[in-house]
Amino acid sequence: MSVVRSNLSKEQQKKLHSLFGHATLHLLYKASVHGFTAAAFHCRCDVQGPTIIVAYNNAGFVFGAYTSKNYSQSGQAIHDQEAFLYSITAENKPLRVAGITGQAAFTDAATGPNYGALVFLHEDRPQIQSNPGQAFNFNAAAMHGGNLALTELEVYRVEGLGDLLAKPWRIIQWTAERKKELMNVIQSYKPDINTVHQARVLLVGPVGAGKSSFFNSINSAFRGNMTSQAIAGAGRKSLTTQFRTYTIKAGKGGGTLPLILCDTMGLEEDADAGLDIDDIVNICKGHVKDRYQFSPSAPLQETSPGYNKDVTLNDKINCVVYVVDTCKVSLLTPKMLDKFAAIRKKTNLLGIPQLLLMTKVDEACPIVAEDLTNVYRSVYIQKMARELSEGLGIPLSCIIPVKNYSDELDLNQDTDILLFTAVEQMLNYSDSFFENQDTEEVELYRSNTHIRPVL
Ligand SMILES: Nc1nc2c(ncn2[C@@H]2O[C@H](COP(=O)(O)OP(=O)(O)OP(=O)(O)O)[C@@H](O)[C@H]2O)c(=O)[nH]1
Ligand SMILES: [Mg+2]
Repeated sequence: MSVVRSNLSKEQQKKLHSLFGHATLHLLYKASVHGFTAAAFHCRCDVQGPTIIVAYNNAGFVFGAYTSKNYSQSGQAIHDQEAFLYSITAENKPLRVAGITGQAAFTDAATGPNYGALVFLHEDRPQIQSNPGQAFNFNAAAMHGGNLALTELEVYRVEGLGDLLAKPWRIIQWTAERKKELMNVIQSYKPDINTVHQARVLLVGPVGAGKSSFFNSINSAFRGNMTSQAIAGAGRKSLTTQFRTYTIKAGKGGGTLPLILCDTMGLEEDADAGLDIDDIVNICKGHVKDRYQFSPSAPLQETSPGYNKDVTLNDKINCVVYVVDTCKVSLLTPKMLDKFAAIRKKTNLLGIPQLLLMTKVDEACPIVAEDLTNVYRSVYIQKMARELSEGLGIPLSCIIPVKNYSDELDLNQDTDILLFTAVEQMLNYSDSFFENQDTEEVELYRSNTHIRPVL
């Protein structure tokens, strides 16, 4: 018996995986082999648990539908909050479309899979019916390029979404006491050099990775309510276009924390797009003033008004934090990895310690979304951390998963603990920077009497 093989290329598989995190795909049905009919589909795909439909058309679109529910020809309208429609093309980022709130995801009839907006195997033929707005809303051109004829249709069983490690790979105490302890450590931090008043941490990462949201989240967690001082949101181009140095207050009207978070424009893979590497070097050396407007085609010059000539140790970056979206780890292109490598090389030369934040762990793994305390038990999150460690040449010990506040109205203790753990590490790494400074220069400033808080 010949083996039925998937039509998905390696690149398409990666994009598909980025839509729902840790999962293996098991091919159940291939229309060109088993028949482009509803009966052939149901014969192989009924009662299989979570499945994903992968449809191919001549315009080069690969698109379909995921459901966590069974097909069983019950005739019922099936509600499934996890269901989504998607489209992946060679050029664009994957498109993921969630259902319209309150509407059923699909009709579980004896027809081809019917998601309202997309009906597959329509009239038992290699074609779809497209009705955007019915249960799902999308732009038809972006979903399938307006090409309704299918060249292939595959259905995969999605397995292994719920894998948990027997033991977490890092131990975190998820208690109110721990949260308080972390807050105290951060608030009482004092650099080991008398003239330096705070740690200055630089956030660098691809467009939309969650750099601005990280500052907003730390600010909110310390303020005790949601804040959105830094503009955050989704777009193809970076929403942050200015260099910003943010201070944080310990509670409303409280004192300023000994931490400055520096937010930057997103990195893009092309040479003349996004944050420029020369600008990163100038920021690290303390030459870039707050509110400097980034210009990808023309990095900051010494003669520009945004250039700070009189630099002290207070202006220099003490820790560089790379921010990467956990859902997009497998989509990091060789060009983007090269850019990271070039930045790391420059940062190493400046003697600045580096950390990596893996954001959006909630979007990347459903069991983490359900309960954030699973973050170090999720097989998928650990796998992504290892992949990043290898791809970027950063030790696993320097990689910290976090969840930023994105759509919630209330603070959450577990979210705060994970965020504060990341900040604690940034302060520890900043200490390493101060210890690396030229001893002769720094001895002049180093306090003999100051005692560091015990961490
Ligand atoms: N679910 C979830 N969403 C997040 C998280 N972090 C950020 N987001 C969302 O991701 C989107 C992009 O976040 P930003 O903070 O604007 O990302 P950025 O890195 O500052 O992006 P640019 O400034 O455009 O380069 C926003 O819609 C955030 O709400 C997270 O941990 N979980
Ligand atoms: Mg931003």
